[in-house]
Amino acid sequence: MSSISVVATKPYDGQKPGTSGLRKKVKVFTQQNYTENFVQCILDANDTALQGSLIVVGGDGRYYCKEAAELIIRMCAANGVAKLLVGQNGILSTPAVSSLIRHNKALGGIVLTASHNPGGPENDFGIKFNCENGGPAPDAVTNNIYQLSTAIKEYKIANSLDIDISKIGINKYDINGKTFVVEVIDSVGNYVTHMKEIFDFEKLREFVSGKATGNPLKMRIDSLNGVTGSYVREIFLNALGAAESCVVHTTPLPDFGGLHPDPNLTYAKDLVHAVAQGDYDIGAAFDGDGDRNMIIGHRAFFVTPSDSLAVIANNLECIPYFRKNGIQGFARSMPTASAVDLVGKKLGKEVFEVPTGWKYFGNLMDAGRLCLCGEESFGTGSNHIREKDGIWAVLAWLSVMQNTGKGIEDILKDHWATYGRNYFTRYDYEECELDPCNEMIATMEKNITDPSFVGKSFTSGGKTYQVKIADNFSYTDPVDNSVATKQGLRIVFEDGSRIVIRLSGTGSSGATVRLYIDSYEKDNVLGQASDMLKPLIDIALEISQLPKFTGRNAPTVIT
Ligand code: VG1
Ligand code: CO
Repeated sequence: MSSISVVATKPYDGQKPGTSGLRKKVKVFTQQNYTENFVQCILDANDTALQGSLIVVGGDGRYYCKEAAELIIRMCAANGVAKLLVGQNGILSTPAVSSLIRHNKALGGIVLTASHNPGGPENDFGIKFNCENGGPAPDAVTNNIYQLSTAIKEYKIANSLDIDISKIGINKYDINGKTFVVEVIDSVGNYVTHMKEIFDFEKLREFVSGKATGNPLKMRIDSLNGVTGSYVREIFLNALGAAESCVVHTTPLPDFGGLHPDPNLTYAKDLVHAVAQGDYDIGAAFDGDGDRNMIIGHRAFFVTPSDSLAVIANNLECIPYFRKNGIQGFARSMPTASAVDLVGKKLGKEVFEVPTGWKYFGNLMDAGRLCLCGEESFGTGSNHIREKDGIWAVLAWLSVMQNTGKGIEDILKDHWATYGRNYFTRYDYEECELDPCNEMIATMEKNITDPSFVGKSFTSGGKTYQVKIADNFSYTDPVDNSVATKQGLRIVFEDGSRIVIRLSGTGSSGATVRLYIDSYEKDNVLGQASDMLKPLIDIALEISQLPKFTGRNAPTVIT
């Protein structure tokens, strides 16, 4: 029998979950009682529902993941949880956690990841709570967790519990006369089964392995040493018959082998470089926890996430899941270019624009109004779970390629010929000083929300844009009427072009400024995004005075 200790503690400042959970340096999480405090607040936020509940626990395998998983097991035991499903060695991708919560009707899941942020003792760790629908906790829940963290006095823990999460199996403990179960599960099995229910694996296997044609698909999948490595091997090598040479960096490492596990043109440059040589038809990469994806075509033809969403929306019929369950509405985050809106319009579907962060899609999915959504930050997913899903997105793209018989570039060009093109770029200015950035946003908000701003014209590079709408985006959830304010400054021009600027909510220190630019062209669809958007970028830098406030003349990352 294990006993429960009640340990006195004091609040830490700043345990406020951001866009997707609490993310801090490992050194912050490993301070005395820091992780304990936050976990206790997550458990307390569930109130009486916690007693006798089932919770899923797992993370992306980054540094401190296993220790945190073991700590959570001890604390759940002491707080009245009846059963935990824990990934072997504490490893589960974020989409896999979401899938497990839903399939097992769990109360929720605790996800251990800082997602696309670098890992290792000097870098980031994170903890996120997902609710019973499998999605990231909505604002009301995270605000409650934060409030609890400001007043916490004690936490409960069963210190003497003998835990080994390296072996798959069921472990039972007696906690004050009650049974507490820890089931250690294979990290990949359930997720792979789920993907096989969604996609036509037989067709995909023929296509990928080249069994019928003798022509295997030339594919390069890069897991960037993140959690997807084990999932990729099982799905692409074992289930779809791809050759070993089609996958790289598939060993999940605590520090991602020094790679920055963010699948974009800057941090996945190895992949981009390899595919640019012309030997592959598709390249893909994922982030640390497996919810993001980047897709590139032959010679590294780049698919913007906004376009990726629109193309998948336009081809849903080739995926058995959608043939079976039907096609409901589509959605995108506000900064995401509106390519999917045009597909929604043509198909007669509802299209929603929500704030940044996957948590805003959940209610719409639960209400049966949304089946496909995405974010410009390399997030794509459907209502099969309540998280974005990187591997799902690649399987969706393979299905589109298989079904159309076309390469990625041709698929995009056909799409633009039908719908026109939304040129899009995002500039990230990482690790800026926080105070001047806050001041920049405050100043800009004041300027653009002055009534005289609407109607103003700005000229650059021979193009003139007239302001139609300027605000700090706010969103009312159509399902529960909850309101999210101050979600990003937005200037919409008469021709539909937009400038959006906001501060990141996933960094662990300082500030990251994100500047998003998009512009629609009906006919001129084959230009270079950087050329097409240059005038608007200059206007954005002028209005925001970004170089003055941040001291930066160039972004850290351009997407
Ligand atoms: C970023 C992205 C956002 C995404 C979030 C979590 O947030 O912009 O679209 O949902 O990361 O993704 P922010 O606040 O830094 O802009 V993940 O894969 O890091 O959980
Ligand atoms: Co992620």
